[in-house]
Amino acid sequence: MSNEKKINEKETEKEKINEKETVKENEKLEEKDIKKGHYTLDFDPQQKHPLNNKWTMWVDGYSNSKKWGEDMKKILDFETVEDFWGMFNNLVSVSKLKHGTNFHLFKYGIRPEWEDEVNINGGKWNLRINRQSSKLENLWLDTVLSIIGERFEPEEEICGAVVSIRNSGDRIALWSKTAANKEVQMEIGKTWKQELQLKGIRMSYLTHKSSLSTNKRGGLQATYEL
Ligand code: MGP
Repeated sequence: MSNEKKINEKETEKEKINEKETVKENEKLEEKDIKKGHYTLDFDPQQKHPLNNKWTMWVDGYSNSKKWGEDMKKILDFETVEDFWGMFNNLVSVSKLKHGTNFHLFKYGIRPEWEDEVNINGGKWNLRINRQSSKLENLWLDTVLSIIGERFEPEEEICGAVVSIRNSGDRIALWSKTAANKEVQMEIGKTWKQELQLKGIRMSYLTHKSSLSTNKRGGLQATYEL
């Protein structure tokens, strides 16, 4: 073997040893990090993850106000995953809200009322829930995650969602924009049912115009059913 070849082989061996040592060094560092309680090596806690839309959480019905909407209050605007969880984890759990209270989660700029210009031609899918707190909490969280996570097609159809605590039976409603488009509303309703893993439960869709014309929810004819 020529001297040059021998030198090259030695160099390659040295490089391999160096690589192995670097790997060992890194493993030691990671072990040290884990011992120190650092489990997320490439994680920047300052960096927030933006949602595609900005959202607002509202509450009403908590006071004894007789006029609808009078006690409607903004809780928070948020537009990142971190700010959403920061808010959600600190909100009173829906199962502990008093009778008559509603939480409304709507896209920023849309007021949670039939008359808002984005809602006016829309309607809502309504889900009635038997009083069983864990179920209500999970269904509300799944609904919220499905809207901020944009699980619906087309996403622009979604305006917001409302959870209503009532002695007569709690409800969650999913508000959408174009009530006249049956195909789109049926797809949204089906997706919602899938997201909540609901089987064998009937839901009805009601237009806001019909609610407005009678100023009532109960007793109205459903526009669509699923
Ligand atoms: P609700 O709370 O949606 O129905 O609306 P519920 O739970 O059957 O009734 P409750 O009495 O048990 O609270 C109750 C009433 O609030 C309706 O009948 C309307 O008079 C009024 N209301 C509700 N919403 C969502 C609106 C709205 O968007 N605009 C206006 N103008 N009134 C509303």
